[in-house]
Amino acid sequence: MRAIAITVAILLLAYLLPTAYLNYSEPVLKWDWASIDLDDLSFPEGFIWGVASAAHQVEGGHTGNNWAAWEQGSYPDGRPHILNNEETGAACEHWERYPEDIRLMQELGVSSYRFSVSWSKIMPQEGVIDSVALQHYVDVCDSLAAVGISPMVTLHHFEHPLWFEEKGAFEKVENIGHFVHFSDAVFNALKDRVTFWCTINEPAVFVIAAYFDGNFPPGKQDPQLAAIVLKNLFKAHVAVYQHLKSLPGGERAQIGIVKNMHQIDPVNEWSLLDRLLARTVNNGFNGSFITTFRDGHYRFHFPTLVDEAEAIADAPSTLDFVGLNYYSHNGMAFSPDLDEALKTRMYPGETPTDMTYTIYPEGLYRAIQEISVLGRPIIITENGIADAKDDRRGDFIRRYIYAVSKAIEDGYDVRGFHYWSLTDNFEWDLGYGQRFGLYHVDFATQKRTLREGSKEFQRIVKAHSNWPDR
Ligand code: IFM
Repeated sequence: MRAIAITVAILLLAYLLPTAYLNYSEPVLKWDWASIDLDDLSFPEGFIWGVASAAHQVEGGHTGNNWAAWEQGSYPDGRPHILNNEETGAACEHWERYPEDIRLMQELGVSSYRFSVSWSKIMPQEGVIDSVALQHYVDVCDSLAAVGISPMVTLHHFEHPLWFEEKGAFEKVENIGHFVHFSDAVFNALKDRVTFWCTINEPAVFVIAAYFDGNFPPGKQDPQLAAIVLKNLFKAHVAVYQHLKSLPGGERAQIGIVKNMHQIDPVNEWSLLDRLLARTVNNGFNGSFITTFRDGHYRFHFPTLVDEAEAIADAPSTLDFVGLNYYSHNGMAFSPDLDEALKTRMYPGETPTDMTYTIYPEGLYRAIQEISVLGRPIIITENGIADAKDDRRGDFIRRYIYAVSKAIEDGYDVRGFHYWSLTDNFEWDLGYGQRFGLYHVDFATQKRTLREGSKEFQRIVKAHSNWPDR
């Protein structure tokens, strides 16, 4: 009897001691918001305030890309893939209405506009440049410059031409040259107007959605292929960086990649198995990025599912800055059933957004800490909330911006913040239902209206814009 009691006690201690240690050393960060003064903000001189968008989500008129085909059912499974069978169609008509949208940016007081250029419009066929499409982006940059707003250009934001998709896109390392060729054309057209360049937006989000969950085109569910595509996207970033830097004007360009640091946390902090699972998934989603760009070593590993590793030795020398997108975290709970275990869960006890995650400003502070190990200036390239009722946006903005200010105060090198997004737009597989815009868009009339909650952003930007020459 005594022996059993001792064994049980030892087993309990063996479980509780490491758990208690981890809870102490790696707690899921939570702040006491009641004791925080949200107006206690300070930003350095020249801090960049901006808004962000992406071509396929706002421009309208996309016909020849992976997404148009995915929406219209032209992939081999022959069915449309967007919630409620929506299609982007005219989107926000940003292609034609960009002058009006630039006026909205002026109304907000921002100094930077991050947008992506549409590869499928600029290169509708392999090797063919549409000079009218390219000129469109020159005109956008000139219109921005005329009112003192700097463009920040993303070269790949989930969208590419169908001809590239049909060649296997980034599944094949030999296709990277096509992306370099496209980037070369855009750089030569815009280099005198654009300082900040983002090569690829959220590689891990794209890969998980397109090759693991199957919600983005090409809708495959192949973890090993997902890990290969992620590796090729990192290699594509390196190739584009090195090529653009070698061109006239390359030395002036600031080139980075954009990482969405979405943390995975244990649903139950007292469960070692939840912690282990969360850590393993985190290592794949976030850790693979960090080790590639810090150590030059890519590894994506998940027991029984995937193991892909390769040196990408040049990666650490190819970041002038790092773009950080941050929205939230999710929880994970261990289950012997792998499908069940890999379900992402809303983190318990927090206010939900309209997406499948909660409001978690502390996570932005953590993400800044996590990405700062790369030793590069950080620019927040996206942060925002889907909130159709607009009953959480104002508070969201104040808390997340407080987290940025606190990180800067604590010594982290954050140079800018871009709100996602200027207007409501097409949220990929979820269609038009998710309302991220500072401006509400009535898609029947294209009327834009500033939301009440967005006025917090406008107020903060106006109070904390301290450009020496503006
Ligand atoms: O809309 C997306 C964007 O395209 C990439 N980052 C996250 C946003 C909101 O989900």
